[in-house]
Amino acid sequence: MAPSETLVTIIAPPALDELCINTLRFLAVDMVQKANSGHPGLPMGSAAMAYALWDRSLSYNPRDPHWPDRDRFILSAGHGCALLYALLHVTGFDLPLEELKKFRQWGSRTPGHPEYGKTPGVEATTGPLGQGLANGVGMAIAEVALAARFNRPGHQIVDHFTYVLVSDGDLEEGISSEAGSIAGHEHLGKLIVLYADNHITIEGSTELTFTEDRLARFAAFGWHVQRVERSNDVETVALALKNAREERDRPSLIAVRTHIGFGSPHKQDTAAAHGEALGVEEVRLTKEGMDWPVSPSFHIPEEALEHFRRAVTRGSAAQVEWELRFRAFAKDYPDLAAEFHRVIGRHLREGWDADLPSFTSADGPMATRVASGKMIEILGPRLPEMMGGSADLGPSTHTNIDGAGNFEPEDWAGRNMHFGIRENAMGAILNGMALHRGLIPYGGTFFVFSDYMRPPMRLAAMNALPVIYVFTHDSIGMGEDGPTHQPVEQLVGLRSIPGMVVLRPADANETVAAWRVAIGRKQGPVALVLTRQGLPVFDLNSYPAVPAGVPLGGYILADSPTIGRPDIILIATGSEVHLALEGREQLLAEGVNARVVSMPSTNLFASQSDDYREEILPADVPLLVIEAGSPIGWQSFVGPRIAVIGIDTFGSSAPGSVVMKHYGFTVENVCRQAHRVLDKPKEKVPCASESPQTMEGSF
Ligand SMILES: Cc1ncc(C[n+]2csc(CCOP(=O)(O)OP(=O)(O)O)c2C)c(N)n1
Repeated sequence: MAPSETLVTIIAPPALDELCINTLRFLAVDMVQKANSGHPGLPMGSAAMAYALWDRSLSYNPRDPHWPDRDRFILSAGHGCALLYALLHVTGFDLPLEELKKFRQWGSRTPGHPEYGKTPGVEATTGPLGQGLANGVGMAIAEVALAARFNRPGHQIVDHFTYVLVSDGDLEEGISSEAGSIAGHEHLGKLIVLYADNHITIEGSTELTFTEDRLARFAAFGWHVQRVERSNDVETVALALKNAREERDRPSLIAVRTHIGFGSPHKQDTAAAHGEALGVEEVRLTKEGMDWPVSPSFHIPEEALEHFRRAVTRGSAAQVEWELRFRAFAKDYPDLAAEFHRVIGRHLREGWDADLPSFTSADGPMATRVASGKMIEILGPRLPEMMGGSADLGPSTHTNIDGAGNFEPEDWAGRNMHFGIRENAMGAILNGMALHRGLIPYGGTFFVFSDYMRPPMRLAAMNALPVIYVFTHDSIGMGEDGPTHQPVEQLVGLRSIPGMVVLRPADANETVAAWRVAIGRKQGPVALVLTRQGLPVFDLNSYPAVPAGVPLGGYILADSPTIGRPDIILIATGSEVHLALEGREQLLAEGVNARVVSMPSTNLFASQSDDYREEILPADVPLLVIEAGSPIGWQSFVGPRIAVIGIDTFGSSAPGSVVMKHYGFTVENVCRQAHRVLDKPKEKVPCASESPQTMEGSF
C-alpha cells in the first residue's frame, strides 16, 4: 500500500488569492442567507481548494461550456452548489449575478442542487451523495476510450482531465468503493478527486461513523493519495494538483483538511454550518471577522472579478489551441475527424439500421435475451461508439460485442466492459460516459438487480441521458433461482420513473424493434427487459404489425376484423403475449371475439395520440391484462371493466414453466378471467380475487 504524502507549506495566501477566495465564500453565504435555505458550510470551507483548482489547473472556457476537450469538473457534494454557482458567475459563464440572487427559487438557473442542462457549466446533476464521484469515473473512462480510438501519433485530440470534489458523505456511500475500485483497477490516471475532509456531516463529527483511514482505503484501490493539511493554502493544493496531473498511472485522491463554515465565529467546524443559513447576525460577524463589507451583500471586489474573468481569455486560448490541433488532425485524418464530430454530436451513422434481421418461427423458440445479444453483435460493428458490458453476468445477459476487445488498462480501445459486481457504480459510470459524449453506453444485469442501480437510473432519466439497460431474467418465468431472483415489482418501479422508457419485447422480432428504438432515442434512457426462457417467434408474414408497432408502445397483434368489434381485449407484455394469443384462440372457439394487444412499452404507448390509443383500446371494450409482474400501474388503462392477471406476492423456486402455471399464467385462467370480466354487470366489478395471484377490479 502506498503511503500518502502530506504536503505542508507555510506560505500565507497572497492578498489577491485571499480576496478571490473570500469572494466565493461570501457569495455563497449571501446566496444561502437570501434564500434562507441551503448549505453554506461546504462552500466556506472548500472555497480555497476550489479556487486553486479553477485558477491553477482546470482547463475550461466559460464562453463555450461544451467544448469537447475541456476538463470536466463535477461537484459530487451537490449540496455545496452555492460554491459552484459562485465560481460559474465570477469566471464568466452565462450565469448573471441576478441568478445567484434567485438561488433555490422558482425558475432560476441556480436550483437547490446542480442540475445538468439547467445551468451552463454544470457537468452533472448531483445531490445523491456518491453518484458524482462515479460519474467522474465514467467520464474518465470515456476520455481514455475516446483517446484510444481517435488519437494518433502527433495528434492528441482527446486529452483532458476529470476533476471531482467530494465530501465525507460521498466517500461514506458504498458506491464510492465500487467506483474507486474500478478506477484504480483501470488505472484512470487522469481522474483527480479533491476531498473536503472537514470531519463533519449532518449529525456531527465523522468520529460518530467514519473512522477508517480513507487514504489507505483508496491507496488499496490502487490510487495515488496525498494529504494537504491546510485548506487555505492555495499553493500547496495547486502543488498537490500538479503532482496528481503528473501521476498518469493511478487516479488521485487529494484529501484537504477543510473546515466547514470557515470563518464563522459560532458555526465553523460544527454541523450547524450545514443545511441552513448562517443567520443575519452570524453573517455580519463572519464578514467583520474577515474584513469583508457587511453590506451590500453579493459584493464582488473589482480586482477579484478582473482576476477571475481572465478565465475567459485563458479558456478561449485553450480552446483555439485545441481547434488548431484538431484542424491539423482533420487534415491528416479527415474521416476520423468527421467520425469524432459525429459521435460527439450523437449522430448515428447513415444506414445503421439497414437490413436488421427478421426472425422466423423456424428460429424459435428463442429467448429475447438471445435475440438482444444478436442485435448487439450486429449493431456493435456498425456503431463503434457502442460501449458497455455487464455486472459480471455477461454470459447470461448476452451483452458482449464479439471481437471488440475488453476495456482494460492495457487496451482502453476495448469496448466490452467488465463492471464487476457493482451495479450502482455501473449505472453511474454509464451516466458519466453519456454525459461526456462520444459513446452510446449500455449495461446489463438481471432485472431484479436493477434495484441496486435505481439511483443512477433515476438520474439518467432526470438528465435525459441516452443510456441503454439490458435487463434479463425478467420475471418469475426465469425459474429455479427463486424469489430472490424473480422480479415482481421492478416493471412498475421502472415505468414510474419519469422519462424512462421500459420495453419488454415479446419475441425476437419485437426485440429487434426494441433495440432500434433504444439506439434511436437520443434523449433519455431505455430499459430493455428480456427473458431468460425461450419464446416462440412471431413470423412477420403472419404478424406484419410488429416492426411498426413496437415503437408505438402498444399495437394490435391479433384481431378479427371480419367479426367486428372485439368483445374483450387481452393486453400482454413480453412472454405473456404468447399466452394471450393462446387464450384468444380458445376464446374464439368459445364464441368470444378477443383482440390481442402487445404492449412492449406502456411509456411509449401513453405518449401516443388519443386517437391512436382509442383505436387500439376502444373505451367501451373490457380489458384483461396479462403480465407476470405487479398489477399496480395498469389502472391508467381505464376501461369499463378491467382485470389484471398479475403477481402481488413474491415468486417461488421451481422451473419457470411450473412457477408460471402456479401463478395463474395459463390459458385456462386467461379464459376464466376473460369470462368473469365479460359476465359482470357494468357498474359492479368486484375487487375480490380467487387466488392471491390474480387481481381484478375496476380502477
Ligand atoms: C445518498 C444521499 N443520502 C443522504 C443525503 C442527505 N445529505 C446531504 S449532505 C449530507 C451529509 C453532509 O456531510 P458531508 O458529506 O461531509 O458534507 P459537508 O458536511 O462537508 O457539507 C447528507 C446526509 C444525500 N444528499 N444523498
